[in-house]
Amino acid sequence: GKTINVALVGNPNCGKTSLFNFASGAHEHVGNYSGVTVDAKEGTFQQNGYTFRIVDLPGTYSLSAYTPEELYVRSHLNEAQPDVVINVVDASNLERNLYLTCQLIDMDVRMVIALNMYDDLERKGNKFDHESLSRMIGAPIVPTISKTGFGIEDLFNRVIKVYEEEDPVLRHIHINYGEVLEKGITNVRKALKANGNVPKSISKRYLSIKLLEGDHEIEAFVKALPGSEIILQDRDRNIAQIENLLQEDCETAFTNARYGFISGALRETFEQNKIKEASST
Ligand code: GDP
Ligand code: MG
Ligand code: K
Repeated sequence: GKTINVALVGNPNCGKTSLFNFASGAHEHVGNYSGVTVDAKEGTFQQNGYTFRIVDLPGTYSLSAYTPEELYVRSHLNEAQPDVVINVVDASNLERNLYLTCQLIDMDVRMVIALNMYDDLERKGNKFDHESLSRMIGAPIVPTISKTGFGIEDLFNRVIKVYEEEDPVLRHIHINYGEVLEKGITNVRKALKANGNVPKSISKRYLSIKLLEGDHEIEAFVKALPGSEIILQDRDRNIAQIENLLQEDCETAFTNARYGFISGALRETFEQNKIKEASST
């Protein structure tokens, strides 16, 4: 059978390790391997004739290059290039958890979202049209309860579908950052394309976004390419233009646009049970 490499990515405490233990715990070996500053666990198991090799990555709120965990997760995604990412999302804290989802969309990874802590959502009586959100972001969303194992078999069946590119909701999308930022992205992307030295495996849109956000690691990567001066000059010019037009810091503009996308999407799909919330406090 085929082996599918899967990485678990999500905020701290969203239930990644519980999911990992439930999936891999029943079978075979679990090995620890250490990075310089953080640990990740790897395990394997079988389902429907497929072998899954899963890595439980450290929890992160973002994929900027600010913490060792963020850098570790990012370099794992870029270097190990898992076949499918399972983005574990805490259903009781969608707004914050979906920020990371937006950044995974920027990276253009193939993913399935585990809508974990689903028991919490149901207990609170909140209504969430996750299928509708799933269509918006072009990735399957599967309700799970990591603690009990509910939904985990379905989750890995969707991983198979995504891996085989047979999943009906699977679609390449990108976050629309609005006219001003999109213009900047397009300009930097053109400069990257004209340079000709950017590896094909890396999304130029992703690099453009990260360059505009002032990401030091991505900047160092681009700097190492022959003829990169023109790209970086172009980037600087575009940042100045964006900051002049929006009257805010360029990195902040991207952050705000992501939260804007999330709140728009949740406005259409999520309804909080106000009665229950009020009576339980
Ligand atoms: P990680 O930091 O993402 O690895 O999260 P953990 O797997 O360590 O889980 C954090 C806490 O949430 C633990 O106390 C788990 O027992 C609990 N937990 C995990 N999944 C669920 C779930 O689906 N529902 C509920 N109610 N609790 C969960
Ligand atoms: Mg953990
Ligand atoms: K996609």
